[in-house]
Amino acid sequence: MFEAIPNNVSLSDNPKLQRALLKWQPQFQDWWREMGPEGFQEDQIYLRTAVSVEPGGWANWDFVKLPDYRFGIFLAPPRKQEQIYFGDNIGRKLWDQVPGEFRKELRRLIVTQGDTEPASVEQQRLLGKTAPSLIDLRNLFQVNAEEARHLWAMVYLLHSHFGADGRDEADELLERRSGHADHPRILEAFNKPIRDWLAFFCFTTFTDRDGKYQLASLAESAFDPLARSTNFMLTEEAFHLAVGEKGVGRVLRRTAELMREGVEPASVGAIPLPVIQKYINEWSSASYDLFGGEDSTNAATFFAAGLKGRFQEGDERKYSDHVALESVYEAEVFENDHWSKREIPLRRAMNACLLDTYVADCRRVMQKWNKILEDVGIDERVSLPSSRFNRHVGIYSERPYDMTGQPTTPEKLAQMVAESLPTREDYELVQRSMVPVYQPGKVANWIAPPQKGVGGKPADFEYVKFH
Ligand code: BYC
Repeated sequence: MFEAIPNNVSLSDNPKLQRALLKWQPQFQDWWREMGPEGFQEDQIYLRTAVSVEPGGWANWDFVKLPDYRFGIFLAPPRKQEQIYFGDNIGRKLWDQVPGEFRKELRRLIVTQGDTEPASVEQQRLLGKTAPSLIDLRNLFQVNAEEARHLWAMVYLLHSHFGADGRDEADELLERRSGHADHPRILEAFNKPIRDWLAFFCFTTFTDRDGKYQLASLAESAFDPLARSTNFMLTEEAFHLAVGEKGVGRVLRRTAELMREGVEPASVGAIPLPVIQKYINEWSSASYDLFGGEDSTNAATFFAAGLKGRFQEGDERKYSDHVALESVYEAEVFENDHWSKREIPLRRAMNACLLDTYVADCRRVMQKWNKILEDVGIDERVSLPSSRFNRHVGIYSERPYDMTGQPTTPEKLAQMVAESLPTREDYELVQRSMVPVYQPGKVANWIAPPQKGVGGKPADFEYVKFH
């Protein structure tokens, strides 16, 4: 069996770990069959599979059936640093093993990260039935298979470093279910339904992007196996973000082209621009909460211990102070009828720092999307809601803020939420556009064709061979 799992963690030399994984594997296979992509189990999909960590040669591209996908376990090559480079333990050797005093925190971080991976697969499991093209269908399955591999990456850490309770946690990762009333996934955005492909593209733009920043901060960890696992996961994650960004871009292009021709998009089964904006509002604001509170003692503990760094903490050009005990983060909050600057000790503000980096990245994406609208020749633009809008976690959940980040009343916020997030009618309208298109090179009417193919193949390649 272990020859069948591509890995660079010497699995075959570790009988104890083998036994643990052997016990877990059938449960995983059951889960992948039941909660992974529905249908398409007998079809041949042109997929990328991670087979090593060599830059340039890490992935193998071939036709594979979903049940036969090979979920490998890989650690990225060692970092250039051999010592911890932030927090209270600067200068000590990076940890190969879990230090007893941080065991609970590390397990919690790994479990939370691991929980999102199967959750996203569950959220997306029905989308294959309405794929707008073959290339989109294979992209969906690529994302699903790689998120499932990321579950393996976290389960490997739980099994190899956390003993019996790690094994229990690994089991529970397969027991919770996205959106389940009694056993939901841990973080809220992973319990929201992804009803259609516009939601999928927004999710991969905004929620996978949270994944990128969380993984990047764990890739700085003093616990070296976690850092190296997440570092390699980022290699795959880049493609998922591109699927989202390009996907929404293609929807915007199609809608804008129709608007330029004076055609009402909904009249030909395409998606009106205001509805696209509402989806952007929904998934960006849901993803802001994933960063946790702006003022967080957990975040301070994670940073102090060296468990979780800032984005690119190890880059000397980015940060001169890796202790972060002297500085404060100033958050603008509206309280007692006026704006004031709340000073948060920097360590406690690490979630806010990561969210700021994320928001800047989302703004860059918006500029690219607006360039598409500009190039097509329409005047309308899409925008990113303020990271204070519609928050349920953190200092901006203490009182209502509107889409632009200005204070508002609970009544006005409720009205704005009703107007700026998709309604049932909006979901139904988008649902009506979701007709499957499975002929090579053809795309559904609500989305522009992709500009190029993937995996070295042209856009009209037969990416899925139906049985
Ligand atoms: N929902 O101190 P606080 C991805 C809890 S996505 C529910 O403010 P903290 C992917 C929190 O647990 C990336 N609960 O925040 C994307 C805490 O509970 P306790 C996933 C929440 O702890 C797409 C309390 O509230 N990875 O990879 O500093 C497809 C106070 O929390 C939420 C990670 O998240 C929430 N939104 O930060 C596939 C990295 N926010 O302790 C995959 C690992 C907070 O009072 N996780 N809470 O019981 C973490 O680093 C941190 O747990 C969080 C929260 C950033 C999530």
